[in-house]
Amino acid sequence: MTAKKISHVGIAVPNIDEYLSIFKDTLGFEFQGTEEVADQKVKVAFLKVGESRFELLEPTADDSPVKKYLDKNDNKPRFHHVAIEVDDLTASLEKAKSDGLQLIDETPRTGAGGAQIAFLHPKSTAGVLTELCQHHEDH
Ligand code: CMX
Repeated sequence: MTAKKISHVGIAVPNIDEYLSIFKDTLGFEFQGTEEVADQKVKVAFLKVGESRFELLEPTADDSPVKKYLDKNDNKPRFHHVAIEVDDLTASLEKAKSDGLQLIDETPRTGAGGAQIAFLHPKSTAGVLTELCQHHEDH
């Protein structure tokens, strides 16, 4: 597996509008807009910082994984996941599996921004929910 960079850090928030200004106006991240990812039942705000991004994740349904995560913490915002850009997602998943890691997604699926993504279970990655992702070359 070749890990190229930290693609983004995901922060679970009950409401994007309430937390956007901290990152955009105070910390000076570049706000790149929002997108609803129906498959994941989240609305995502993209905030660029250097080569990486923060993503604020707001649940859009009661059965969203992000809603469950927030509910377990009294609906308070907190770190949710880290995403690592890899050069070959399918090969990376095979490597993770053969090394004994627990995959949440056995095969890549489409995530925010049209990237191919797959999650590894936090129980096998030191308690950190980890996303592997592969963007198009021009992203
Ligand atoms: N980070 C670290 N640990 C987490 C976690 C997270 N984000 N979410 C859950 N866990 C832990 C829980 O604390 C719990 O640990 P204990 O057993 O020690 O208490 C364990 O994982 C099971 O948690 P759960 O609340 O019972 O939740 P589920 O097993 O139903 O689901 C998970 C957990 C990670 C499998 C699920 O959230 C998932 O599939 N996540 C990947 C998809 C996702 O998060 N999508 C939203 C973002 C999409 C995007 O960025 O585009």
